[in-house]
Amino acid sequence: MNILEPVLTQEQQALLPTEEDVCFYEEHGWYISPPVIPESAIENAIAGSQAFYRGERDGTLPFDTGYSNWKPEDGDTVRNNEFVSLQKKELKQLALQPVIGAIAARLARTKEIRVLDDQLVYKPASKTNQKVNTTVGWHSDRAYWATCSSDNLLTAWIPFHDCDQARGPLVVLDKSHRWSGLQNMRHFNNSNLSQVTDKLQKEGKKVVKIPMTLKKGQVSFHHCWTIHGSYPNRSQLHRQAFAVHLQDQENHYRPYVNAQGREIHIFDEQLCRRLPNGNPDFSDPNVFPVIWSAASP
Ligand SMILES: O=C(O)CCC(=O)C(=O)O
Repeated sequence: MNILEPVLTQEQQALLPTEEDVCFYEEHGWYISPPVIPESAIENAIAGSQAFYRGERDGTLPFDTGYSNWKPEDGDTVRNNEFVSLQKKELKQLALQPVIGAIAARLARTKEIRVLDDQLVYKPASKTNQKVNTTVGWHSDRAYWATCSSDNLLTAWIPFHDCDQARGPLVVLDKSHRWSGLQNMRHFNNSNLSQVTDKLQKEGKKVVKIPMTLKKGQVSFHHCWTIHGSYPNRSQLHRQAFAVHLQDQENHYRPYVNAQGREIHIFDEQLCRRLPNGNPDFSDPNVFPVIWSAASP
């Protein structure tokens, strides 16, 4: 039995993925949970995000640049803010919901889940007189985390409201986590979705798009190599979601040099403490808190 499993209510425990669900995740690279996040936790996060956009902070980062950090002067476009759980307590409370860690631990078949990063993503409502493209381009999260050792990282995507196809849901490419050659799949800011999928198809890949059309309280999980983006918001309402990027127990820093011989670093390395050997400590609890820990996965 998981030593921390009592942290979950009996109802939440009953909603954890079954062995069949875990096999589905392993085959397809994504999983959609039933509604597991309490309404109050989402409402609290919404209030926290509004305060965040007004400039209120409970914690500050030592750097202002080097990560996605939308500011009001950037205008009414897609707002992408990283590491918000280190800056606003309500978003930290959402990121640390034990049920997220418990689901992720089962999917990744690991005994511990830690935060790696997070992204608060806001898409303004569609306006007829304004042509703002709110598409998020295809990318694999792992392609942005070269100095992580693990290929078992995953992301929990939590919309703050019901999210149908018109409201700009996350969309994943089914089974893409098993494709090779994704090291440079970093097109978050390329809104031309068909440009990338046409190329993938020419390479012989079977492109099957699965929109994560969720009800409030549901969470989708995707494997770190799964290619995903999100459709533009075509609705009259804004779209908001929190992506919590998660580490399995085994993940640690590894040095990485790219094909051009350039040493690669990720922003996380600048935030955390160092190990005795000088390497960044990807289990620093102040930056990468444990969400879930169990005696057995
Ligand atoms: O919310 C979005 O549109 C993008 C989120 C994302 O890229 C992710 O969950 O990894």
